[in-house]
Amino acid sequence: MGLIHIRRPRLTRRQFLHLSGISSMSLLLGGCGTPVFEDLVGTVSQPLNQKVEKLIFNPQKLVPEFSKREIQPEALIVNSFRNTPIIDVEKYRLIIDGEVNNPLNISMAEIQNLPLTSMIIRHVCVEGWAAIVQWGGVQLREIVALAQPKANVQYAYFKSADGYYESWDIASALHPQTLLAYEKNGVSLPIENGAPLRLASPVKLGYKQSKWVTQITLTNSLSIFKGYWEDQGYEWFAGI
Ligand SMILES: Nc1nc2c(c(=O)[nH]1)N[C@H]1C(S)=C(S)[C@@H](COP(=O)(O)O)O[C@H]1N2
Ligand SMILES: [Mo]
Repeated sequence: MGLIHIRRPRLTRRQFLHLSGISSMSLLLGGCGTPVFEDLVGTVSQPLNQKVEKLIFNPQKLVPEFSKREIQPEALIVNSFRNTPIIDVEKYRLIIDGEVNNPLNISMAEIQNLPLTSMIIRHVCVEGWAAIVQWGGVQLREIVALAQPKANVQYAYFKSADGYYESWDIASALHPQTLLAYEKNGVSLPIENGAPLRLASPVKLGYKQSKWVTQITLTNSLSIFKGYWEDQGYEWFAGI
């Protein structure tokens, strides 16, 4: 059983709540903050609301991980409902909006300045295959915390560059092993697997793990459009 590997220092709850200005923001970025990023994220001026704050800092039960030698490099089958979209990484932005005090619009360089987490988990597709994969990326909870979610947030919506869409319950989205991944099996994420940024999590089935994510909207209600496969009859929660 493995644990999440943290290669850069992570904030404690106390440190996070004490952040109050630009100099503190660079602490949040592990000392790599650029003025541009500080302008984008602003400052953490308001404490997070109770409920979401609890989810962000709650250790939550970790799903046991696999060891390096158990990785199955050939087993992850590319499964895309349409063609692979063409994305210019230099122009790429990830948008975080909705019920947040501090909407974000950030580049891959900025995302890669955040702490890198690596995990080896099993990806399970309902079509009858599975693969043990190592993913590297940023915890989704880390980015959500920067956006300062409001008290009523219950769902996260994910939009993808190929027209795919998904919605998750907020607790699963803020699970410590839910990542926005940009590495697969130790190398840059291949385009067909969702580069520059995809979801990866051991708590949800394969179809919840959106590739080519461009926008994350935090909401307090579930739309009638729940997800590309869900809207054709697949289960919404899709936990593992
Ligand atoms: N944007 C987008 N994300 C997606 C899909 C897709 O078609 N488009 N397919 C889903 C399904 S059903 C699975 S099993 C996994 C497959 O990931 P992979 O292609 O990297 O193996 O991606 C999921 N995420
Ligand atoms: Mo799937």
